[in-house]
Amino acid sequence: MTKGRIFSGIQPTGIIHLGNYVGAIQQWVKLMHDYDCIYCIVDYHAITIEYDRQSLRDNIMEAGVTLIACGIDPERCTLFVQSQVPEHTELAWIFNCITPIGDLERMTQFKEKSAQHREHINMGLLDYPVLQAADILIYKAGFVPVGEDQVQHIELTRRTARRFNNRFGETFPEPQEILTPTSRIMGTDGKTKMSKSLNNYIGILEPPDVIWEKLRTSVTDENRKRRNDPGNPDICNLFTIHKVFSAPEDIARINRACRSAEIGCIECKKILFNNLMAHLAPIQQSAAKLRDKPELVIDALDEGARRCREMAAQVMDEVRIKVGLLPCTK
Ligand code: AQP
Repeated sequence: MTKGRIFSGIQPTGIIHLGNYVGAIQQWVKLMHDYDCIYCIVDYHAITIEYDRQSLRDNIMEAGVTLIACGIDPERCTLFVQSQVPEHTELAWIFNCITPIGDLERMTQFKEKSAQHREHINMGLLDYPVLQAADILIYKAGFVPVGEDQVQHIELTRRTARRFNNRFGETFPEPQEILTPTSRIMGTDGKTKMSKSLNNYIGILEPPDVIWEKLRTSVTDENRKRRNDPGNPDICNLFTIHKVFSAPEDIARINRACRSAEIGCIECKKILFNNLMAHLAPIQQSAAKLRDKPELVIDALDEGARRCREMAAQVMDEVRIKVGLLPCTK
């Protein structure tokens, strides 16, 4: 008996980073044991910004490799690629017809992304949360593990479910977000959310020397100008990461020693690097093995898509009838 159905997704827009890992994937792995989990590589979302076709294909495969290497077990959950289940976009169209444009224009992610990609503000970017609502509701999922940045979109998903149910009769649940204890990791600049599309990320499969270089140059507490100035871990992004990857004794010691200037940032970063790599090394090894056997990943994704198509087709039939369309003749 599971505690309910979960849906969550990740965009294949680049290298999966510590923010994705801490804010989402670690939680996905834990939840897999208690819930009926559906995890998706959301490639249709990834094409809402400018992209290169070959890189997209590589990123989709690499997302599959990374997720499985992180512990997403296709035998215990369903892992698939969004574009391989056409019902997602079909349901999104129905939702488009009940979603006020104003709701979408207000979304923080739309405002941020349209500022970032001024030359490429397309309908897909505006419509992103509607497709996300369809991703979740096509499986009638009750829970969505996400980082803090996605909470506004889950609220819109609930509103969409409510609007649909009020107009066409009870059909969809109103899903709840499940936030990770550390639901926001800042980038190496210490100022903006760690993002694949910004040059501020630490990729979990990057070579150790690259990870070290990124950590070494990461912004910490900016008020700490000299080695002997006391620091404030409460405003240091790296301390947030320590809290995830370091042992309680290390965390307590760093907290104390940083405030009293007993320890400098470089020493603190070295401890973090060692603890982080102890955690990431086995994941990096599994990923290397999977890259040598891509057929394992492809088979898992194919099987996931097959299962999802079955579930999604049933819900789409129900939706078609409820909104006044003809059912699909088989
Ligand atoms: N910095 C972060 N801290 C905590 N959680 C994060 N997530 C992303 N960045 C952080 C969570 O990771 C999951 C998958 O994210 P996504 O790839 O679907 O989209 P995103 O949030 O837009 O991630 P990026 O890296 O910022 O991608 P780009 O740059 O392509 O837009 C989500 O649950 C998200 O909350």
